[in-house]
Amino acid sequence: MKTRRDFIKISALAAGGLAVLKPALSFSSGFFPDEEVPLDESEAQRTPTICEVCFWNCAAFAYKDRKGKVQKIIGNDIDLHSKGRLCPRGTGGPGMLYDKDRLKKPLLRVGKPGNQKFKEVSWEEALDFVAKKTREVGEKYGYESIALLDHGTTAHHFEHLFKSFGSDNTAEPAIAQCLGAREAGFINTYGAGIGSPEPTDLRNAKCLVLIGSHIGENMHNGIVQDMSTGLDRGMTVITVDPRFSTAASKSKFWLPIKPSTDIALLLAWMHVLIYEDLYDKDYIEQYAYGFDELKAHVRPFTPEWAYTKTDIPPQDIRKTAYEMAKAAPSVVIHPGRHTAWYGDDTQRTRAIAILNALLGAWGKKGGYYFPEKIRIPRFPHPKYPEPEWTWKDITKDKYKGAFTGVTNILIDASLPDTKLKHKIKAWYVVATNLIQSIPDQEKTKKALQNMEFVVVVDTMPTEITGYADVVLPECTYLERYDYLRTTRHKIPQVALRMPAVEPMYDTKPGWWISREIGLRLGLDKYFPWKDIEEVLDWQLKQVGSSLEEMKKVGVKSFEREEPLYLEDGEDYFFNTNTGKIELYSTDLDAMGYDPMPVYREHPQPEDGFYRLIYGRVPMHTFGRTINNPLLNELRDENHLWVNPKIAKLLDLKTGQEVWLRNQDGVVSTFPVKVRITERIRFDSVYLPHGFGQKNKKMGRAYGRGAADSEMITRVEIDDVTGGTGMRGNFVEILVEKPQKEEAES
Ligand SMILES: Nc1nc2c(c(=O)[nH]1)N[C@H]1C(S)=C(S)[C@@H](COP(=O)(O)OP(=O)(O)OC[C@H]3O[C@@H](n4cnc5c(=O)[nH]c(N)nc54)[C@H](O)[C@@H]3O)O[C@H]1N2
Ligand SMILES: Nc1nc2c(c(=O)[nH]1)N[C@H]1C(S)=C(S)[C@@H](COP(=O)(O)OP(=O)(O)OC[C@H]3O[C@@H](n4cnc5c(=O)[nH]c(N)nc54)[C@H](O)[C@@H]3O)O[C@H]1N2
Ligand code: SF4
Ligand SMILES: [Mo]
Repeated sequence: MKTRRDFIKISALAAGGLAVLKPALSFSSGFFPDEEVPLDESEAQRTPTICEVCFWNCAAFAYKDRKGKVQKIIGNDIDLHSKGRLCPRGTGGPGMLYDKDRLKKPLLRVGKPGNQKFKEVSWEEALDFVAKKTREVGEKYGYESIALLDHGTTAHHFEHLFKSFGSDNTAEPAIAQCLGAREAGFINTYGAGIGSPEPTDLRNAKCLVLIGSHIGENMHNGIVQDMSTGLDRGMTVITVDPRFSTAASKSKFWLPIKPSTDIALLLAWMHVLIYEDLYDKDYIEQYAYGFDELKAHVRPFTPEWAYTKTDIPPQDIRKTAYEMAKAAPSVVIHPGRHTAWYGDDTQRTRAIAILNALLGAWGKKGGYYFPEKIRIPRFPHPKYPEPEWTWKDITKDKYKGAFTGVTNILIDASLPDTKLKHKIKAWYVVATNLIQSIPDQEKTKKALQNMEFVVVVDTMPTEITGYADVVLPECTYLERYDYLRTTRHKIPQVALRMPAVEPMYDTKPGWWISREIGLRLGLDKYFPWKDIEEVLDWQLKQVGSSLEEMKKVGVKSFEREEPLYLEDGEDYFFNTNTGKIELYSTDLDAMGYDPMPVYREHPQPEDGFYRLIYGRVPMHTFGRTINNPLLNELRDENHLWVNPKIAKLLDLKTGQEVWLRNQDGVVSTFPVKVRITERIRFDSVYLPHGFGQKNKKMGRAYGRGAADSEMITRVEIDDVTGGTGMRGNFVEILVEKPQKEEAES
């Protein structure tokens, strides 16, 4: 078991360090009435689980006390996602299980669509209703007209159901609103995406460059730990962020960039590396395509030019480029995770990918390693039917680089006045709170109201559940099995989630819910098993393990097949048109996009307005944990970061409540407290995401802090993938809540 000291080490990277740690370990507010019951740490009382408090999915063991209550969750020592240690949020997992505000029974809306009045019904009634509506819409408009908007582990069960009834119209905000652009950026450079966990070799890196990535507040566990180790080993960190993030506080260089100008900085770094002969010539000669074009392209982009765009002094641009070159190839220019920023996001991440290539970091120790995963066969079932149309038919004409369904485009296809050639008529919303995660809430609501029916599968009464015709309450991750987690990492691993306790209330696991709907639709042949244990055991036996073994060990490692890194001079084929790393992208060129990244100006805030930037707090995952009694105890509201110059101008005091009004006149429903700090540029304000929840049934979260999502009404669409850039919104700070008429004008 891990010691307290180990835990301090990772938590120290989180803002507040010890302040975060203490309650995270003790949670001593009497939340557990049975706290005096001793914990049974024997193997008999522990069950393997996979944390679902965020999407990093750390493998762990849940421990129960002698009364059978889950008291503690401890990371599985051999797991590569957690390395035996959970983050504060994961430690607070039991709070998700024992939150009394949970959804407890299936709910059916009574009365008109959108009136938010529900009655409790039996599972029979709820599932019959869902199956009947699915069949009605399917027969009338085609099953392709039913969209699945999803996230998290449960999504996989419903994706199978959807493919079984002939719809491939599935999309996640975790792609179009998150990592889609960076995947496209890297695919168009290396012929391979980044994936999750990111294969960045931070333990061995000598230099790490973070462009907006706020690791430490972004608590993706393995990365935080690897960064800690890298720092202990003397790794230099360069942080580019308009805000002095926790990562910036660990950095040798903090470059407080003018928001939206990152591509200018990236081009200037390329300029220095190329024109001062600091790039990896052998690597580029052997592996890259289009170097001469790139050299000509970046010629004008000197640090002096970039200074006029970014506010970063030329000498700092040069010094940081020299740091990277000195460390190369053991250097990581981090690809980022949430990359939907300004609408030129694929181009920005392409620029990051190219910079890594100039430094020879891809495939090198201390740079990017080659991850491997084990292929586990699917439980045999007949071939899925071929849909008549898919998301591609309404996406690829315009966003040619989209590689999966795009949430906002499926939403566009759901609007009454859509111009798209195919229409969506019904939604399944599984484990995603679309009201908070998709920009332009009014549009999402309009689409919701236009649907023939909406089913929501969730654990909590979040905002989206209020728009459902039927709400199906899933049990939490601690009460269920799911499909196996197969990890792409330095070593391939498989991990098991199994129930630590029986489902509480009248809740059911996602695999069961999706199967019951499938059976009611006559899709028995796609569910040729009795329960998920049979599926898991069969799958595990294909790779030489079994459910019985996995119940004991939780995580199993397998041998790698290929080397982790490239040897110097080794032949290597990249999966691009040219077989090389494409500094000049032949695919982007063929699709009519810029083949090399181009800097474009973005709108800047007018007088009296500040750019709204957002991010994470270490102790919460979006809105999904704000009501968690254990994590709410650590942080129950967000604060608006304001630069002292602006505070003086507006006569604001720390702790004062203010409202926000954006460029389109939208006023925040709830006030937020001001935090005056030098740690943010004067032209921006910072508001952590996930707060300002509007469903009153979430007792602890309701009305605490303000929601960035409400203020994000202007969207800059990434022209390659169609994802929504959300950082082009500007807000005024109001010391009083304006009257409604004024707010609506
Ligand atoms: N304004 C704004 N928008 C954003 C972001 C932002 O920072 N600001 N971030 C973007 C990013 S990076 C991402 S990845 C997306 C994420 O957006 P979402 O995918 O919507 O993620 P969450 O907000 O965590 O919502 C998850 C929902 O799943 C429910 N849930 C939790 N556990 C379970 C479970 O076990 N089963 C079921 N069935 N439901 C469960 C929660 O109650 C919640 O309603 O949002 C994007 N949108
Ligand atoms: N605790 C916690 N950790 C999480 C999550 C969570 O909910 N809670 N969510 C996870 C998920 S799904 C994701 S996608 C990641 C997201 O985390 P990351 O990918 O690390 O970060 P982003 O959300 O892209 O960016 C946030 C940072 O960008 C800075 N920023 C804003 N505008 C600009 C700009 O124009 N240029 C530059 N250079 N910087 C700018 C902000 O000040 C902030 O520090 O976090 C993950 N980790
Ligand atoms: S990073 Fe934290 S919240 Fe996310 S899966 Fe791991 S322990 Fe859970
Ligand atoms: Mo994300």
